[in-house]
Amino acid sequence: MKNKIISALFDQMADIMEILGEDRFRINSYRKVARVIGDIPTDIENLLAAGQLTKMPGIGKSSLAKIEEFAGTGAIAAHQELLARIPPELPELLTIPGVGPKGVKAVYDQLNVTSIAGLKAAIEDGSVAGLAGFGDKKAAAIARGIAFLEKSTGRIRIDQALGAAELVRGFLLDVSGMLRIRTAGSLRRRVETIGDVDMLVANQAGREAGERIIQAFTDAVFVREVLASGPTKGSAIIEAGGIGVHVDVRVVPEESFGAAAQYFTGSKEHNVRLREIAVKAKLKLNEYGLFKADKMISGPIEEEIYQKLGLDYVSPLLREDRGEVQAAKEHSLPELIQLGDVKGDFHMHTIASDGNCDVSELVEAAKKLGYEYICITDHSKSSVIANGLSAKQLAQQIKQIRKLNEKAKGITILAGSEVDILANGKMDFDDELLAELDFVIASVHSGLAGPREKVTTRTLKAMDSPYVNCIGHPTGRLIGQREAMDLDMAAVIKHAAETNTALEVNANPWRLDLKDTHCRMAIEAGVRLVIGTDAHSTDGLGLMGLGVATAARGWATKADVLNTISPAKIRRWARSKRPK
Ligand code: DGT
Ligand code: CA
Ligand code: CA
Ligand code: ZN
Repeated sequence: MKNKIISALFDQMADIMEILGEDRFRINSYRKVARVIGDIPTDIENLLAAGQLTKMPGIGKSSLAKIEEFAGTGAIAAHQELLARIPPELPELLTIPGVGPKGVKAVYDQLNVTSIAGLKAAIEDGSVAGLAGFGDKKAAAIARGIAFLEKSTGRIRIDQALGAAELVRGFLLDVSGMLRIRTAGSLRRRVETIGDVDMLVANQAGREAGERIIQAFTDAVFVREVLASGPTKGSAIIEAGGIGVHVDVRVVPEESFGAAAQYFTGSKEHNVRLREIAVKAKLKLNEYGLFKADKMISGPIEEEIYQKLGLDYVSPLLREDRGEVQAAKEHSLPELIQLGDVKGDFHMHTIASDGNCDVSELVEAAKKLGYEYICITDHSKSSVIANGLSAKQLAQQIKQIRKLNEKAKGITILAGSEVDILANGKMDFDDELLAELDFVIASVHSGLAGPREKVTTRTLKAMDSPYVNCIGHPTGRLIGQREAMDLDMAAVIKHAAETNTALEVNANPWRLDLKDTHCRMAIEAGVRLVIGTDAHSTDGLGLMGLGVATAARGWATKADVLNTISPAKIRRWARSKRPK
């Protein structure tokens, strides 16, 4: 699908026009096209072919012509012309977190800044702070944004990696000679960010078939740049979802598929532990198999490798050398939570705040997922940007949910809220209203850059409310875009245990917050986890698996996660914190 790429091009055209100070009306219309295209779930080229694109809101004749042009030539001339009118490095300024087209326009027009290096210099000599509407605070925020960008490692989010893997998988499945294919590396382990995507292909025949598969991969239309290509391995940068993604494809003989899966899933540190055990047992372990002298004693099946080493099977989610090999030896690995254990979703937004569908649409989608309940959690009044609900609107929504719930068959709709934690740690709604809700998530949405003491105290105070059942996305990080709050996580977890407050594992791939290691700390302290997708659309509900994987990477079992119990038990659990 070219939707994301075309959407990004329209956005960039709007950005450049904004920097050049062009007509506001045209800029807004380009933004609208970008948004509309970005939200279309079906392939834009199919809509184009079916003549249905003009029926979409905001897509007029000239946008249509540009989209057709891109579909035909892979470029848009108007976009190229706009790029030619600004210094080549100027668009990079827009990748700095917290810097938008308005900011770029200001530093470009008034300070003649044309690159990130130039902007850094202008911050250091004080000229950015001196600009009208900037000041020291904003200049410091931009400096932090640049530092963040410079630290970022080129790792991609897990949803981006999954998209790329799916693209390659679908393609390779069609290449003949292929028996099995699987992802390995950090993606199979569901690490929160991915350096490169590793794919393994099993083939029966020898060298020739392997070469044919690698050749087909490196010749594929989605390949942007081939980094290496040999008889059993191909590395390439592929175009996936509007970004370049590094993908390694390896072809291994069928009889070694299990050993290769084990080896290339890693982590490196986990593999080191395994090889130590092999050496002690006078065995040799590598990507081809487990060997005793020269005889292969295991190879095709991954589980068998662990078994022959005297270990219980270790889920890829645990292979980080965090004690899992010892536990496998002692038969004390946790029975990890699985997606199938999840009975419902705690965190979602409707059109009443900043979501794009209503309660009944979410109910229908949740039924398809086989859920027993969902909890509706729109934003509260202080979240102005997210169109938070007033107290009156929430009271109305609760009534509406109660009514829908009476009619709903086979599913319970819980009335909840994602209530802002105010700067002083108080809740954005009063207790009387909160008492009407089945479940309350409290989240920090502003002042995230504050000092450790302040952000920690604020979060601890929120947990003191008898109506707060869960802290939403506790650190507030956005992967690749915004640092986590400087929370004292040990203190937060301790207080969560003391107050019987759950901590959220937000399943959105931008967040994954709590992260795996924090999940483990929470579980060890006896804190319950709540997995929420934070869906803003019915599609968003599908992110649950990423939250489950993150909790499991923190060694979570069914008993550690509230999503695995019935809605009646959830209500009881939530009430147990309230005044009798
Ligand atoms: P990434 O790509 O940075 O997100 O992380 P990984 O874990 O996917 O790392 P990658 O792609 O370099 O390698 C995939 C797996 O292959 C890795 O987890 C373990 C295995 N592997 C790669 N190179 C070595 C090595 O030099 N020694 C050992 N023991 N294993 C390796
Ligand atoms: Ca990798
Ligand atoms: Ca790799
Ligand atoms: Zn939130």
